[in-house]
Amino acid sequence: RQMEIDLRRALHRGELQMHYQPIIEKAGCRISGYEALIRWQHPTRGPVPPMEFIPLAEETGLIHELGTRALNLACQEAATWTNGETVAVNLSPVQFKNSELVKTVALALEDAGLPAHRLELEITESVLLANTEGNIRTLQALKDLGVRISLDDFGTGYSSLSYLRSFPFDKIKIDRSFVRDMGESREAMAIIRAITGLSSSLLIEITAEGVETEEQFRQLQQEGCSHFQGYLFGRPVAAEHRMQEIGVHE
Ligand code: G
Ligand code: G
Ligand code: MN
Ligand code: NA
Repeated sequence: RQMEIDLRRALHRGELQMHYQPIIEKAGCRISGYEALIRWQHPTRGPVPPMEFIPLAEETGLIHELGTRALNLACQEAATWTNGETVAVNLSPVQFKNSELVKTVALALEDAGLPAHRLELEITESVLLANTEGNIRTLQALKDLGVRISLDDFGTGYSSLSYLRSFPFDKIKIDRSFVRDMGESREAMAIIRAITGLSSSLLIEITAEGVETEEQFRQLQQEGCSHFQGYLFGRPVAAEHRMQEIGVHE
């Protein structure tokens, strides 16, 4: 397929870029880190959304090369940040099929000279659905490197509280659909409350995603979220625009 040929070429011609979206820490409202989000600038079609090419990369196996590239770019970029900010990188469940994943992560950290604790890996519960035992061993091996593991998009899909028993996650990211609906939906608010309630007893940090308004920010703070991400604080931007973007918010 043409799209697959294009993606293959994109990998080799450097058409893939990482953008960075700030994550705000409650205490002092400082930027504690950034989520790295991949972007593809197609030479003729313009920007292609990840929702279109990530599934294609997963089907074709290109995700291994793409994922490694994303990881290396993000670690190298984060190594230039001077306030110890963390970088969060999304991992596809398909990447767990590669027995070299732990080695790839270790090498990315080493090549970039980035301390392991400054890397967060975001996974979704689908990683815990397939090959559960093997993937939990891999997650543990990643954690043993010193990286932090986040459970992304929490509350959607097949999410079950039992996943929180199967692995000691460092962070839960509340899916942005709950934040979007919390103003109008008692159910959304109740789910947010249940998640933040768990966090204090399980000692897991909570990031609220998709925070767009001051009102959402205020309420989520009240509910005990520790970290916040969303357009209110900054959109994902190219590395070279990162400082300007911060300047705009402050
Ligand atoms: O940035 P945006 O909202 O368009 O991202 C859409 C989706 O693509 C999100 O679910 C995000 O997790 C995923 N995504 C973005 N960058 C990467 C990446 O580098 N690797 C993987 N596997 N997924 C990514
Ligand atoms: O699935 P994941 O959480 O990895 O992807 C994050 C996605 O959320 C990215 O595509 C990013 O562009 C998007 N995003 C980040 N902040 C906001 C926000 O405040 N509002 C909306 N609608 N999307 C957001
Ligand atoms: Mn994510
Ligand atoms: Na998410």
